[in-house]
Amino acid sequence: DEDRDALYYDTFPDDFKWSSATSSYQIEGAWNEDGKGPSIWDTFCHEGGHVYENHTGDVACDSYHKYKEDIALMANLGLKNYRFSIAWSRVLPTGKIDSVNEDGIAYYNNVIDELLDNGIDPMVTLYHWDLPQGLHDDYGGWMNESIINDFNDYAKLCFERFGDRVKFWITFNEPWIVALLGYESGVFAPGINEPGTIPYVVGHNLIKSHAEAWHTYDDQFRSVQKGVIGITLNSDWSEPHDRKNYKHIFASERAMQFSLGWFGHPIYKNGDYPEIMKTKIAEISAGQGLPQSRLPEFTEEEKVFINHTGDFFGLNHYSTNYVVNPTNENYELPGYWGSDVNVPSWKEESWPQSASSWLKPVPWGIRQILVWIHNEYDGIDSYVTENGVSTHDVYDLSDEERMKYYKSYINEVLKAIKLDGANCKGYTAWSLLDNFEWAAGYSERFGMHYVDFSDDDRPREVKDSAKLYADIIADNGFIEDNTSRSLVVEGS
Ligand code: PNW
Repeated sequence: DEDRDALYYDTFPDDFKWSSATSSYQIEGAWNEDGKGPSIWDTFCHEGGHVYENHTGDVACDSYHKYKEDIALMANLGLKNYRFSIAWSRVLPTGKIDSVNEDGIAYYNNVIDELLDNGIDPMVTLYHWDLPQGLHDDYGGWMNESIINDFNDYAKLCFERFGDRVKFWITFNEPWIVALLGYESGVFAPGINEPGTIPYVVGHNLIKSHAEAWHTYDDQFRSVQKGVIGITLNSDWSEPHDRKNYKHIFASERAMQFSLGWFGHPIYKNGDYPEIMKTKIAEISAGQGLPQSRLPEFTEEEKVFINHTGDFFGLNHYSTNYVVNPTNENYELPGYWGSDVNVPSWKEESWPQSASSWLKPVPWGIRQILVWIHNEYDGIDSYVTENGVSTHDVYDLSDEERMKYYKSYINEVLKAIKLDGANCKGYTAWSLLDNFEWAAGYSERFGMHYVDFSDDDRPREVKDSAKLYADIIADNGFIEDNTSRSLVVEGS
């Protein structure tokens, strides 16, 4: 649809937060240096057989040693913010509060101070998937509710040590991925393949851990430190294949509630799971001959405790699917994907393909999902905490696909704000650097800077997409007569 895709010229609100993101395991390396304990991703990679060509994050981008260089790249982009994560087992090697590693604390203090010296405000994620191995070994990590207390101790330590300078906290990155890829399909660490109940138990413990940490901040730190704390959820947009068919609208709503709603509904809406998840999983569980629903329940007290424990909504978004209604429920394979979501979905052949199988650019989808969040969660402040695209593992600094992706997606964010009234307050490009792309190892590159992983020194080089992003930031949006600069991308 040509009209829908037309570039819209306007600028973002003055205080719009331009950011870029990375995560600890994907960039730091130094996996066992200066007292760091092992995480489930160290174990998963070292075990072999899980990651493309058995790549590991042992060295990754070596940002543990090269953070000053990275921050210089950010300054060149004109970033106002930088989103990174803390490796729990670098500050608490066993995961437990009695194991504080001062060298690990010093590393993050250095990063934070260097950022502030460059006029860049940190956005800190407490958990981006690298659980201390000790907690998995002791009691099964996220599968056990003992984790709630340990996560709260860790969060409190971070507020105490870093909260004088960090004013933007994200408890979890993508609990949906943690629960499903870690515990249902097992393609991510800890590699558990138990569809049915366990992923929902993991989700339950993630939500309770989030709420506990939010209350700790709210009760003990907010009045002095004056920051905000929320969570980052991920989802594709589910577009009804035919918007005039009410069944397709239901299908879209079911898909959105099973993805964003699973975590968003308890935290931002009413303390409990979406009705559609509760009724469908109960009905399907009964059909599977189970005595009770595979989805756990919150007590009334827990619902009150969880409700409204997010100061903002963090969104990671990459792609879109068309959806239609299911013809009937399916009881064959108990599990989120096996039986519960049950919304047929696909990506169009004609949409371009990135280097990641699951990622096809559909720029108008980000506008739809931002509006959905705005309407569903009562106009809450939202931040795009990740958005970006992968290219193949080739040396290429003129990354036109990525330029096109950023330009068109950022323009759709602008439309969501200016034309639809969505309260979106910031945009974060994934990623600052090419890095360790989880099970895909180094075979997929998401960076605005090229990293040579075959060189011990891990040299960085600027790609054209970085120049484009710097221009958009400098203009605070899209200015019509800037025709001579990188904003002009062929064919967009
Ligand atoms: C996010 N999927 O993960 C993560 O937050 C980043 O660490 C990661 O590098 C980035 O997106 C790119 O993959 C996802 O399969 C991983 O749909 C997989 C999916 C989505 C997001």
